[in-house]
Amino acid sequence: MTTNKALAQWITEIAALTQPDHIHWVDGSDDESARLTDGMLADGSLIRLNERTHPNCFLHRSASNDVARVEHLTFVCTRDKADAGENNNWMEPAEAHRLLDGLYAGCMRGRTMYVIPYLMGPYGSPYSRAGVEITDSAYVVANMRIMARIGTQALAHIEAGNSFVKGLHSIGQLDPEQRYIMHFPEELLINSFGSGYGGNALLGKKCHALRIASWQARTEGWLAEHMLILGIEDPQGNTSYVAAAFPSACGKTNLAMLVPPAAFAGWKVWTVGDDIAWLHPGPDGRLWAINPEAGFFGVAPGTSLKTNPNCMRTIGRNTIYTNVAVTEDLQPWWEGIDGDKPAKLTDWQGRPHDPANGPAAHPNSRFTVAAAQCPSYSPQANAPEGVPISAIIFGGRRSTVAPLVFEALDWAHGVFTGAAVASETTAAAVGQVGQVRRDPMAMKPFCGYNFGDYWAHWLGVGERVTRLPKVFHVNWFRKDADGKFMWPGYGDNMRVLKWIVERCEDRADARHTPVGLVPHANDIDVTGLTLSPQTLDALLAMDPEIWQREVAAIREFFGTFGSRLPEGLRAQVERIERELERQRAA
Ligand code: GTP
Ligand code: SPV
Ligand code: MN
Repeated sequence: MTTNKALAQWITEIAALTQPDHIHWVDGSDDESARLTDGMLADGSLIRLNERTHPNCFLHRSASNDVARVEHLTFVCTRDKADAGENNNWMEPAEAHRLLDGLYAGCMRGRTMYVIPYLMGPYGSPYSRAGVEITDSAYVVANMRIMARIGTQALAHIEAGNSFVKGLHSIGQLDPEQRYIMHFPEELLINSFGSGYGGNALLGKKCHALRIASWQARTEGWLAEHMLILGIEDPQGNTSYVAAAFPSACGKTNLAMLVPPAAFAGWKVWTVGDDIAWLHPGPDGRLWAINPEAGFFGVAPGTSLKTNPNCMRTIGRNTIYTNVAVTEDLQPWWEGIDGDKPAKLTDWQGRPHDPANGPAAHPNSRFTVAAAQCPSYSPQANAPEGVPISAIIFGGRRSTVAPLVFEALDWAHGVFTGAAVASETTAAAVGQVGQVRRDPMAMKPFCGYNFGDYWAHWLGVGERVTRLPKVFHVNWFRKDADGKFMWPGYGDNMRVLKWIVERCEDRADARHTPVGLVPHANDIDVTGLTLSPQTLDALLAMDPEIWQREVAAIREFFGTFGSRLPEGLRAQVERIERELERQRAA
């Protein structure tokens, strides 16, 4: 129980509505965790993996219709529809409450209601924020325990008088027809029903740390972003920090844990966060970032000792796997993992694997693991003040158009570059995969308010922050005529990071184009890399005609935000159009 009256009253109210058999206040202890795990092993919601090869690792198979975020069922319920914006589904708050309260009525009969006090951000940080998630899923408790700081200490933070976000979650009947992820930013409230998966159900993550926090950040003058945070240590021992926003399943976890290629002796990448960054203007005029999360909920397919050795060394123990395949001796398996494909596999739905049924592991299968287990976990990851950000990187998954890397001309152009991000859709959300869509700042699914107001807020940060980070755009996913990736990616992305760090220190060259500053081929350190000069030229090409079409598409997209589109972005479109036309005519 709790001494916080508002919290106690809310719990009483929700218990009366949902009618659970038991109420369990989660304290976050090892004992409690062991008891919950035993319960899930007994009821089949967890399967113990090979204890010799993967100690304390478990598999969870979700319902086959509940395997990803559901953007079409995710709503932002503000009093004024225009505050949610074209970028969000909207429902009138009273109507949304009626609908959800109807679904919640009696939904926990025969179940236990878990109350999870949690803190997003390091203990003792002025930037950390509390929440309380009510859930009827023990699997959610087990995941929240890894992803956030939960239990007694978080409750003490709330009882000390700090505000908290309320999140009510029930798996309901796991019926996709009765599934809603609802946000009430004006009430600091989240209502989630009918899904047990990832961002739909672990409410501290996307619902709180992005949708609600982005709303709070706007009114309070900071930024809540879908960004990894990493430190780059050079051979002299200087570390610069960068934050990078790529859409879901577009490489954040991989970049955050990068191992530099052999030719980069003395360079080292430190992981601060892999998915979410909260950025605050600091007393020294720089932007300082904390990772509000404590764990990684990462994409399994494609992860191997070749692509992400630090990750493989992180997920060998104390890890919950969701929707991966398993070998005969109960080791987790997915497409892209090291070694030959075993002859016998059990697929993510528990059937003998038959390639006719699709991949053995679900393309959005995931691991949940404590960040502290990562060999590259930064010693600064829990610093209450965060880390100072030298560069912000935007990126997307584009088989064409976007070059390997370019730098924005200034902050306002950087905001344009982020707002213009487009990316091919992935399995992280339900829907068609591989469709190019605009995903501004990688926040299309996560911005809790009108994108027009959001971009105005970003432009405003440029007025208030005196030592602004430089802004860059990257694309690891360019393809050649045969559909093959042109850039090796993964560890070799270090070559691009190095140019970025050097640009921040005015030590590297670039050529000016209307779209941004692009490295010359010899500005990228390709020591030890086999890449033809033609391929590198193609990766760094900026074709004015292709970009004229791209900017026309950006202009049209911006147009959908009407009068909420800030003048500063309209001016960027016009400048680039003018300069591209001049370049084409020359
Ligand atoms: P979310 O957790 O959904 O936000 O995803 P994320 O942005 O953290 O993406 P992640 O690093 O998990 O990568 C997603 C997929 O892209 C995986 O299958 C990776 O193997 C693949 N990937 C990551 N980086 C690269 C890269 O540099 N090149 C190529 N070709 N693929 C990459
Ligand atoms: C994403 O989709 O961007 C994720 C996974 O990081 S989830 O937690 O499901 O949102
Ligand atoms: Mn993500």
